[in-house]
Amino acid sequence: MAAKTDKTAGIGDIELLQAPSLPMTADAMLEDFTHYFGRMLGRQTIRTKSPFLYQAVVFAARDRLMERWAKTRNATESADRCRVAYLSLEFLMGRLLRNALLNLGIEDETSEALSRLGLDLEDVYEREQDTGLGNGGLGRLAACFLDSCATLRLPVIGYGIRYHYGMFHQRIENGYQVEEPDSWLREGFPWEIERIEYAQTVHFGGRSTVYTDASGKTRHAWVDTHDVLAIPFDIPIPGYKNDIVNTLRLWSASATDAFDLNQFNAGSYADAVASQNEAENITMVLYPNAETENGQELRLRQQYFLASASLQDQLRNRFEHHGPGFDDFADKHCFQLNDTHPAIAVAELMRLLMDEYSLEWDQAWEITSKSMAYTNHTLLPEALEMWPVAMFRRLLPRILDIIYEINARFIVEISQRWPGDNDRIQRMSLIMEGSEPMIRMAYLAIVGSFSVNGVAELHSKLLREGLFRDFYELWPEKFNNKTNGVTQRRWLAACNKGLAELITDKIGEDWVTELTQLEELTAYADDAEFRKDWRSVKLGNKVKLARAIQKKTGLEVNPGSLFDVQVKRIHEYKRQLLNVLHAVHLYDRIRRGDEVVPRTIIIGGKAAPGYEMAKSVIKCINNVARVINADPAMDGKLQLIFYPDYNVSAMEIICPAADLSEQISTAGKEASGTGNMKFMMNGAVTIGTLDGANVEIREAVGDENFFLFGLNVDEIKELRGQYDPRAIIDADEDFRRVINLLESGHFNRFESGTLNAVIQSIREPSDPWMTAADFRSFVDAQAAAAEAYTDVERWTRMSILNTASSGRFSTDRTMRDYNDEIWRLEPIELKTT
Ligand code: 26Q
Repeated sequence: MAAKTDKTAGIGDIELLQAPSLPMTADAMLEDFTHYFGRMLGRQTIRTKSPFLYQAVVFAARDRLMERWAKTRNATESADRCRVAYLSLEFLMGRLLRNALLNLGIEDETSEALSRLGLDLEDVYEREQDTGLGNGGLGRLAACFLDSCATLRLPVIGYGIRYHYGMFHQRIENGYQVEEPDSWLREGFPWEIERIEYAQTVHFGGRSTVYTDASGKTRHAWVDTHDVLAIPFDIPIPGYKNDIVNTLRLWSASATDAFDLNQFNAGSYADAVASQNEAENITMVLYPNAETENGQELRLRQQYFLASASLQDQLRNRFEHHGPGFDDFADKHCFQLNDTHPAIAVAELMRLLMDEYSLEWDQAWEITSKSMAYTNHTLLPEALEMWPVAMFRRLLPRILDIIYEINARFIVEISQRWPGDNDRIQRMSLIMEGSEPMIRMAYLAIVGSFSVNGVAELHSKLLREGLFRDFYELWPEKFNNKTNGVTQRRWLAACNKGLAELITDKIGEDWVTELTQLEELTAYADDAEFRKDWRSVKLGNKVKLARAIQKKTGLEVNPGSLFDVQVKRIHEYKRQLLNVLHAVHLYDRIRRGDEVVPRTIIIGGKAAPGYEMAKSVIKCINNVARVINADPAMDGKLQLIFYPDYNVSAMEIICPAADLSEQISTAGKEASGTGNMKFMMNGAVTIGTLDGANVEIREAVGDENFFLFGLNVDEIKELRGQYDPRAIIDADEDFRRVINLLESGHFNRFESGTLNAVIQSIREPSDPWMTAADFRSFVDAQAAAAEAYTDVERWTRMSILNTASSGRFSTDRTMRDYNDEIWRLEPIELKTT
């Protein structure tokens, strides 16, 4: 092979790109598996439970990704085309093996290879730990985006943090949540490639100074800093059967060699090693707070660390391949900010362009504000990120200078548009004044971006009318909606093999990359044979979930009962409590001798460790469950299960088995939801409020196939101020009985007081979540759902129509929308030689 003369390539590239591809056969997989297991990992005896089996399979699969990865990298980095960096503090990837084999198209071959050794590929999958580098919706969305971008051949690189400890594991002890560290790297992580050659230096501390450069210009410098090394670890992201392999690049913090060299020299060796630790702390642990809870200094360090390392990496990459010059930088680079968590990138790009590359303010601002795009994921005002100015001054003095300057210029713009409107200036200022001045990160993100999007129609509308109203008035053209989705490769093809096969038998396999094809199932919704097959798949999935529940909780559940499921982070606005109220109501009815449709209520989710009320909700669920499950009168009629340690892998078993999907947040609080889409895709019917993407789900499936209840956003708004939960309870006998049971201590005998706070919150006129307001309509909608469930044919039809209408909730559609309206990327063209 001729060595490439391209200056970026060195003497020549190795043959990986030219050599014939590795065979994708069972024989070849078996050979490579044997090689890795025996020669590389040095193991001899095959034991079903061994982690080395899993590792050897990964290495064999990874070899096949590696050549495609190199080709994709070549095609994207050398092409003088626009690319996107998706900046996110979270990527909730889950397990990677099944998805990689599916996308490579070698699941059957691998399974065949292992079966020749008497091994079951399913057991090997089970050996993999979840990569849990995220809290919930926002992190999992980022992971689904990567899968869709690779499948659509879009040049998108994910940048995140390689936390040593991901999302904590949840154990339930006497009904209480106990957190345990997730040491996911302990047995090694065979997917990643450390790329020490691309390490970057990130500054902290020190001070900001002004000097005059050789040409007489005033310049700024950040000096006396404590530097930390950012080391990238790359994870391959294969597209679906298209030979594309994109990259997720995760940064790990490490002490620089020069880290506090002074201390070494001063002889305080131990102190120097200790400060080394301080550097490495930055990427030690994921903050487990979905929504709210702000202000930890280490979290700010994480944010800046990610932003700085990733931007430097993109600048490096650009200059290596395309030489110096910034004229077309904003045409060739887009940074999508996953919420405000990486929003500090706005100021950091300004700093790099001015202080490191000597650009003037105006040119740097032009580039920055044309390359940044911001996605908002929340409507809760208390969840908007703010950082104390004082903390910035200590940690990032030069960045604070720049934010002040951005703000000063922005305020000039406001006063030109609205002369004398000082209220507006105060409202919109990036700095919230007060005894402890704070930086409003969302405002920094909006000012510094050319695009601001919400994640569902309703959410985007509420952003324009509420939270960001002033900014919408100023820059209406920046605002847009991108309704979330989920990847059907993981959330249908991989996790629900039975349904996937049934669907493919009827309509072919194109839905795997074009989910709107599922519409063709509508034609079979009245086909008796098809319905029967549909039911039998669902029953099989329920049996499988029942086994998982038995394994995790020791409880036996009845797969013939209605599986009523709510799994998501525990938060007051998501109203797991409303679900509990309904469970208690059913319990009460059964005790009174009413006939009910047999039901298994399954609730799962983690509470932020510092969120006391959410933890009490978990305790409440578990206490109610204990009483219900122990009551012989409930036998075969009602069960309540708390599913412990809910995570991505759990959802892969849960969503195929659900009959009823609970999406019951207070209207106007859930930005979108994505679990709702996974359930719908797998044939669950939704019971839900008009919140987030539920609105669009209901539109797509039709209101006769959706159990709607509760107040809408306008009604909630109207009720505030005159909300009187006590009156609501008093006026409703069922509700009164439920509250009486709860308040009588029936569910906390010998634990007096433990449920007080939770129960009282329902009676509180200032209850922001207005749980009592929706009790009656929820109970009625639940009764309607139970009634529909007893009509087996009708229910099956609803189930089929839900799957059939789920086409637009694919992240393939979401990514096309981002690309058409924000990024404007050309698909990657692999060289065919
Ligand atoms: C805040 C401060 C300190 C540390 C961590 C955090 C933090 C971490 C995670 C704040 C928020 C999050 C995650 C938010 C989230 O997952 N939001 C969800 O995003 C989904 C994807 O758009 C939506 O579907 C959900 O509606 C939204 O709640």
